[in-house]
Amino acid sequence: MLGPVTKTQQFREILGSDKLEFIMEAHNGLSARIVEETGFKGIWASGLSISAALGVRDNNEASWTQVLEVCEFMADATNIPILLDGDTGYGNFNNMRRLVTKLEQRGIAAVCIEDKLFPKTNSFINSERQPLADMDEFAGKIKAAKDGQSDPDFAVIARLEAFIAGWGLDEMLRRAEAYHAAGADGLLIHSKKSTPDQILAFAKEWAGRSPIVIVPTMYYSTPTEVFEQAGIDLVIWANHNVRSAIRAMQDTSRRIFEERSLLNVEDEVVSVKEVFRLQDADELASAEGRYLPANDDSVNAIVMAATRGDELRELTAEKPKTMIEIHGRPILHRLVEQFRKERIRNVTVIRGFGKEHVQAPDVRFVDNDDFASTGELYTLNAAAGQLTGEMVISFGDILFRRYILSSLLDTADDIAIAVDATWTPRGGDRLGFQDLIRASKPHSLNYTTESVWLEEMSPELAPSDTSGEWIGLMKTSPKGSTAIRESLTELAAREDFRALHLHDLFEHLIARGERIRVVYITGHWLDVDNLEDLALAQAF
Ligand code: SPV
Ligand code: MG
Repeated sequence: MLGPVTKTQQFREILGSDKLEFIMEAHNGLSARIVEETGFKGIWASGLSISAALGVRDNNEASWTQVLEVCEFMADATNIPILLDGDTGYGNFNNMRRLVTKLEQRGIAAVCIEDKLFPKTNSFINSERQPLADMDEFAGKIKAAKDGQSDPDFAVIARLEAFIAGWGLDEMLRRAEAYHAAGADGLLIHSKKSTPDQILAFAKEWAGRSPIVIVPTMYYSTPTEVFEQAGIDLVIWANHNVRSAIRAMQDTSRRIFEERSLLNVEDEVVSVKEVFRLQDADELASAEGRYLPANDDSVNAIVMAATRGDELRELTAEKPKTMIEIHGRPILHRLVEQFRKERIRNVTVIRGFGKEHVQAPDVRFVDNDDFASTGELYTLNAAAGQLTGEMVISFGDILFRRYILSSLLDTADDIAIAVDATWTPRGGDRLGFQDLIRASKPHSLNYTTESVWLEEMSPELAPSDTSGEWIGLMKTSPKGSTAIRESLTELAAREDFRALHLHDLFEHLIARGERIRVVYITGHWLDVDNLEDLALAQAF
């Protein structure tokens, strides 16, 4: 059977579930998204937290349309239902039904209103002096809300404040009866006591006649099993995100103020990248790749994916290693996706072995059908026609962290290559597959603005001469692309061209006087040459 689809249906399911359910406070789009990805099935849009986050009091100082705006951001940011703390409904029955209409339009699943007077005060401030709403007037407000909703699944929760205002169980039950009869879909029973006895007494008398919702802010030490045994339906953890945010912001602000530096705070706060993730920045980057026209200043990419990857044995019996799946997605798809995030639009993939198995969305293919008897330069030359403008050239079997590509693209040099300074020699006959480099300066942890240049690239460099290993990723400016095209043309005239590798191209470029910038990295990449690499890639 299909699960609930609309948010209102999802909220109904929470309310009607036969086990105790929980929803968590949020006060803006960001906190709402965090609540959802934590695993909660629903969100409490708390009046206290929203007003606190807006820097005002929980006394209807924020207007109802301002609250509505916040709710809209929360609903847009999430796929789970939101129960709005609608205070008193911001006026009489007429304001209430208009509120319901507006909430439905903004994708809010339910509203809770309390039987106090507008403008309200938070239940935990001088509560005994707070007047209650007239019971019949409040019942009329509930009825107006129910009559006003257009989605039959929209829920209205009636919140009873009689315990808070110092009344007893009898008054609570009298009101509960009236609100239930008026059509309330559930009752929020509020208590400011540090023990749950008022709630438990009410639940016992009410005996499951309609769902009971509670907010255990003050009786927080009560074991959750007690609520379960009492037949409570829904617990609202009402304000703990805003309270934890306040503590974190106070600590961070104080520390930066006192230390006049970010150094010690950096590891205590989430990365900027985590902020981008919560904002779903990647989705925009890939949408830009799909929808923005490719213009002349966009970056092109060539992926060299002609080889089989013999050492991967039966895994590459038919398809080449670029199509090997890492966590369900081929390496090539991961590469293309990383390119898109850097606004690289035109991607050319050079196929060879198993070319009919090489697929990726929105890329152009060129082929080296002589892949079995030719080397890397011959493969690259197959895409010579695409070697123009600003370019990224990549092996088809590498995985790397995003910053590596973006730091290459950030260089202003005509040719730049990513070099791993933490290279280790590969044993035995696999040594020949490493593009080792000697640079003008070894990698240093000390900050320097001095550029490092490539002096030599060869699989045969002695370890004492080696500054690192080229990872198979480079970028070129339009001028650098032209230099590579010209080098390729010159090299293609050589008799041994079919056997040449990329290090021969670099040698040729250096001999022509091109300067090749080395961008050092320390790990955070791998190539998938054999089964051992594949195991590492799965953990990457
Ligand atoms: C809120 O979260 O704004 C509430 C619950 O209304 S309480 O603050 O506990 O009254
Ligand atoms: Mg409130």
